[in-house]
Amino acid sequence: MATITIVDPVTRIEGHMKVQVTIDTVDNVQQVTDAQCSGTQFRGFELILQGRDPLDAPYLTERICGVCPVSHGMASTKALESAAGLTIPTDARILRNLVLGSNFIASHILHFYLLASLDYVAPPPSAPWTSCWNVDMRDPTSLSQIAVNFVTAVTMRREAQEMAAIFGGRMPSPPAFQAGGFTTKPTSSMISAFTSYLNNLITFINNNYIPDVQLLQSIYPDYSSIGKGPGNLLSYGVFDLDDTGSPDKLLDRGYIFDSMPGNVQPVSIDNIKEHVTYSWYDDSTNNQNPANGSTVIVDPSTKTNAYSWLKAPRYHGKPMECGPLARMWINGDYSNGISVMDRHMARALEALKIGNAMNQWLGELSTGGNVFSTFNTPYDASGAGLTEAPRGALGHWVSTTVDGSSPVSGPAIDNYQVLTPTCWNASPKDSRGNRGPMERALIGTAVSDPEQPIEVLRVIHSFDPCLSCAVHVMRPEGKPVVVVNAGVRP
Ligand code: NFE
Repeated sequence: MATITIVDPVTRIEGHMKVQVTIDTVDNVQQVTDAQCSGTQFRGFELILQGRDPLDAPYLTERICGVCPVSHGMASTKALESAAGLTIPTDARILRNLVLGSNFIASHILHFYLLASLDYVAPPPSAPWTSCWNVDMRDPTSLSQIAVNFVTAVTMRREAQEMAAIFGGRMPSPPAFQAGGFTTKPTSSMISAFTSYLNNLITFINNNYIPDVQLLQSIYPDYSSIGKGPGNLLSYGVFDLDDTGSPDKLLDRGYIFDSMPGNVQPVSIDNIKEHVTYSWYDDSTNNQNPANGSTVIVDPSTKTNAYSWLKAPRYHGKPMECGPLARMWINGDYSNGISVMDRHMARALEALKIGNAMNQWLGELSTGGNVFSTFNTPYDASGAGLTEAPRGALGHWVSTTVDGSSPVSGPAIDNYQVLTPTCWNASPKDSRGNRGPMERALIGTAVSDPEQPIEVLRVIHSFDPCLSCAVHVMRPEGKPVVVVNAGVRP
């Protein structure tokens, strides 16, 4: 007899996500045999942006999410600059990298301690930690070090955000990202304050974050072979290292099929197609490349086979995992494996790599240099802004109007599409019926107790999903549901 368990919403992620797993006994092991990941809210920023001044796009899209607004500012300005054929001054590139790097460090620390560690470390038996599931929590004495560092991590995460705000203007939604460059000119006192924050954070990553992940890995070694997923990895690359049209990057662009380290292939964005067979979008929009994409929603009650507001992006028709593990594999920095623990380890090591690179970039920054190139919004132009957010590959696609007939004086946004990392990772099935990466990672996961499926949450949390980025706007009549056992199927 198979049990269907629904967790809705999945907590300790950003935004709202529902997971439905079928749990059955196969070869004497009770395990997940089917999985559906659902984004339960509609985002709609693509529709909000139509007809607006393109220069508004970075400011509006930074509001897609408070956790990764810098990445949206980066993707949006890059999309506009690619439409205009513009490159930005060196200091603007470095300042953008420094603010984005700060956001990566803040996000990675936030994820490990506040969102993931409580799956493994038993909390104190008092409010607000009680009541909690009575599940497999190992070696509380050794792991108490993570609980102690949890408190410091809250401060470290805040300080990383304060560091971003030095050049970015504020966090979240830093206003300094503008098409054409950056609005802040650094002073020596800003550089010195930034350096001081950064050195503290690098010390925390070296002395606490990385050792804590290693400790977790040693106490939960089975999670180094749980939650693999499709084994296909994608990175658009991030942190431009020069000012050419095709810059070198700290973390390279590329993709890998079938877990083949060393076999990194170049990315052609024409090979990205978004499927909507199992999503609440009109079937006429199936299989579109985001450059020509559209956002045509349907009433969920009229498309009963669909189960998500996320589309299902595929590369060459395949589901792709993105995020720190994908970036570190593609860059040749990590190839230990693809699993729950490998995602945590790659994330921590990436935080250190980025922090060290930021120290070097601070030394390359001049005070009083040029940070802006004049940006003239082009008519009838299109562009793509590809970057990486902490959770993985992020792309914005923009096209502008042909003439000035729109209410905006000058070119307006004709079409805008956003494809977020969580849309790649938490996507539903595609038109061939192939599951998305998180769904694939869940299949075969052994579950001790279908009513307290901690193993399922550990797999999901390892991807660090953010459904706020992927979708927004909830139906007012929607009912909040906590954790239910959805019954027994014969
Ligand atoms: Ni809301 Fe985001 C990141 C983006 S995830 S956090 O990282 O883009 O889809």
